[in-house]
Amino acid sequence: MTGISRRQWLAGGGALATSAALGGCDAPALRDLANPYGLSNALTFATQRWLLRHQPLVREFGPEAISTVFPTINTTDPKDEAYQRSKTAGFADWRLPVSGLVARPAAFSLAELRAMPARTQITLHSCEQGWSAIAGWTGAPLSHLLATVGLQPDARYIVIRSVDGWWDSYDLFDALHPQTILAYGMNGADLPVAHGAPVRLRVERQLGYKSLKYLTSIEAVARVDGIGKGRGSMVAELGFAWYAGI
Ligand SMILES: Nc1nc2c(c(=O)[nH]1)N[C@H]1C(S)=C(S)[C@@H](COP(=O)(O)O)O[C@H]1N2
Ligand SMILES: [Mo]
Repeated sequence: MTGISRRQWLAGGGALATSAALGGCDAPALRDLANPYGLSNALTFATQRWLLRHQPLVREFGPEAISTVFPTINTTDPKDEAYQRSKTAGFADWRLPVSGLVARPAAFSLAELRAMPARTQITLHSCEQGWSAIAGWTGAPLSHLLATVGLQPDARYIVIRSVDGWWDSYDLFDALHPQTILAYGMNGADLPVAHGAPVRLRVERQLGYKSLKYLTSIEAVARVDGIGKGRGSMVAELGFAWYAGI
């Protein structure tokens, strides 16, 4: 694990989880208690945080567990013209802007992400559509990137967008989690286009849909209820839970 010990993580994560569960009245999962959808979302969110309070890291496997077939799903080659041009150029012009409530907004190239401390993790991906598979992912911890730009004290959520219009938001418990990485490698090779090249997110304790592919921007915000329909993510606007958890 880079930079932070398990004990430090437990202490910090526990505090964050408690504040998210008890104090986060502006979290989409914890608002809207008046309607049944809002109540069930709040309960799954709170239940997941409670169940995981002693188990902050997901299991990591050995190389022998890697699945021979890892499905590709939904977007597998974004139609976006700029993306296609960038793909042809080997993503040399790709940049990941990081903005919002940060001290030093910046845009990172693939080479700059690769130069950051890297983490490799072999994990089980579970898709809400009923399949799971194991792969090894290599990338820069999102926590490192956020430390580089300097989160401001009022930043509470990280909003991440993708080239195909998918977007999601993450509380700091997930954003700063040691297994949350900006992955540019899969099973020892460059991340394939079908799996989200040049860079995808891996948020290992959440269902597959929170591991966004084809990242285009990262933004630190104080609240997410003003974004889109205020549900916290694109899939939440389609009826899934903002935080389903696994
Ligand atoms: N931008 C973007 N991210 C995405 C998706 C997508 O279609 N577009 N699909 C999600 C879903 S539901 C899953 S299960 C995984 C699938 O990743 P894979 O194609 O590498 O298996 O990516 C997630 N992230
Ligand atoms: Mo999924």
